[in-house]
Amino acid sequence: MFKKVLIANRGEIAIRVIRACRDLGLATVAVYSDADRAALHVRLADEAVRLGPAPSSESYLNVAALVDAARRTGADAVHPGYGFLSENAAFAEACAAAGLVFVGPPARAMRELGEKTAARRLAREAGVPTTPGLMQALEDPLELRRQAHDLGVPVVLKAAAGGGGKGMRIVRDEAQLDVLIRSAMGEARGAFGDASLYVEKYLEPARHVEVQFVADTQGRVVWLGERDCSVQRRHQKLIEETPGPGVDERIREQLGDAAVRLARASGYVNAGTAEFLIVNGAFYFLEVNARLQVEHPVTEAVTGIDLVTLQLRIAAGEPLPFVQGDIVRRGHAIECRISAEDPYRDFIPAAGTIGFVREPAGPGVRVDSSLYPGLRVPTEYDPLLSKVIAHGRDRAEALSRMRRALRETVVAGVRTTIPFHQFALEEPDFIAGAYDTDYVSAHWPPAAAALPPETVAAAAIAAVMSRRRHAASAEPADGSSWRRSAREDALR
Ligand code: MV4
Repeated sequence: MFKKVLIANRGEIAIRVIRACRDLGLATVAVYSDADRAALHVRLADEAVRLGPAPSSESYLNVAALVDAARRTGADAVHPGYGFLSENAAFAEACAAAGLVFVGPPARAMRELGEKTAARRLAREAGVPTTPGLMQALEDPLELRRQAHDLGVPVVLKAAAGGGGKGMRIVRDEAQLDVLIRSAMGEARGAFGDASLYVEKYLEPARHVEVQFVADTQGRVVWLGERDCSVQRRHQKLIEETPGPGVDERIREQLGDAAVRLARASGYVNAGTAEFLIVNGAFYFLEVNARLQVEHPVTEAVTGIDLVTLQLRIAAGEPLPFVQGDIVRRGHAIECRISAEDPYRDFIPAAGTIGFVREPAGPGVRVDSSLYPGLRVPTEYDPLLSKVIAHGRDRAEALSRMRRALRETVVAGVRTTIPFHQFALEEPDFIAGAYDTDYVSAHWPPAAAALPPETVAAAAIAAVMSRRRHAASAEPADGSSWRRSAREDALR
C-alpha cells in the first residue's frame, strides 16, 4: 500500500477520498484553486497545495501543476475523484510517467471506453445489446444527417468523445436536424476539443439504470448491483436509488453479467459503472463510466462495501476481498443531490454565500457534504454541495428516512434543489416507483397548489427581499425591470 495520496479534486468527493485514506492510515494531500482557498477539503487534508487561479483549466485540469504538487509533497498515488481529469487517459499516463499510481483504470481501457463508439463496438463484440445506431463517429454533418434520417426520428445526437449527456441533442422533428447537428458539434468541440458525433435511436420512455462493478489486477470482476438514475434534469442526476424499482431479478442478473463482460472485454481494473436503458423489459448498453460515480454511496449502503478504500486497495495491487457469491444486498438506499441550482428557474446555477447550515443525521442517514457556514459557492465548478443518502430495510423505510432527513436540512444563502426533492418524495408516481427518464419534465415545476405552503411562502419572501435589494440599488425608477411578483415566482 502507498503512504501518501494526492486527491486531484475538490468539494464533497475530495472529502470522501480523504476519509477513505484516513481509514487506511494514508496521509493526504489536497489541491485547491484560488476560489477554494477556504474550502473544507483543504482544511481536512494533512497538506494542501495551490494549483492556480479559479478556472478549472488553470487549476483542477492542470496536469503539470497536479503532477508537480504530487512530486513536491512526496505523494505516491493520485485519486482523481469524478469529473475533472478522472477519465483522462493522458493524465493517468502522466501520473505513471512521474512514478505515481493512478487510482483508476489503465489508460488503455480509459481511452477505449472514452471513445463512445469504440465502447459500443466493444459491447457488440462482447455480446451486450446496444441502443440501435452508429458504431462509428462522424465529423461530416451531411453524413450525420443521412444516418439520422435512415434511423428515423426520434434520434439522439451524442458527442463521440463525450458522455454523461454533454453535447447531447434529442431530435424529434427532422426539420431541426441540421441546426441540432451544428449546435451539438459546437458544444462537443468546445467541451472535448473534438466535434465528432454519433447518432442513436432515441428510446423513450426508458429507465436509466447503471451497474457498479469492481475489477482487480488479477483479472477478477464482481458486480455490486444497479442504480436507477432516471430522475435527471439538463442531464444532471437529481435522485438515484438501489435497487431499481423496475428491475426484476432476471434482468438484474443479465445486467450484472453484461457489466462483467464489458469490464473483461476492456481490460478494466478498479471501480467502474456500465450504463443501460431499460425499455419494455429489454436492456440496451449506453456507455461505461471509467471512474467512481457521485452516486456510489447508495451501493455502499446496501452492500456494506466501502468503494473508495476498495479502489485504493485495488490500485495497490490487492486482490478483491470477496467473490460474486459473497455479495449480499440488504434493503434499499436512495440519494438526493443538493446542488446550488434554482429549481424554480429550470435548475440554473445559483450563486451565494452559505449562511446557516443544518445537515441531517440519525438512523439510516448519511451525508457527504462540502458545506460550512460562510462558504462562498464558486460558480466555476459543478454546483453539487452535498448528498443525502437514506438507507432502510425496504424502499418505504428508505423514503421515509429521506423525508425526515430533508425536513431537518437547512441550507441558507443560496437556492438549492431541496424543494424538488421534497416534492418528489411526496409525489405519488415517485412513491410508487413509477418513473422514467421523462419524470422531471413531466412533473416539475408543479402547480403552486401542489407545493408545500412553506415553499410558496419562502419563494414569496425571497422575491420581496430581492426586489427590495434591487429597488435600493440600480433599478430604473419606473420599476420597468423589476422582477416578477412573489406569486408569479411561487408559480414558476
Ligand atoms: C439516451 C436516452 C434515450 N435514448 N440514449 C442521458 C445521459 C446519458 N449518459 C445517456 N442519457 C440518455 N441517453 C438513447 N439512445 C435517454 C437518456 C437519458 C435521459 C434523456 C432525457 C432526459 C432524461 C434522461 C435521464 C436519463 C437518461
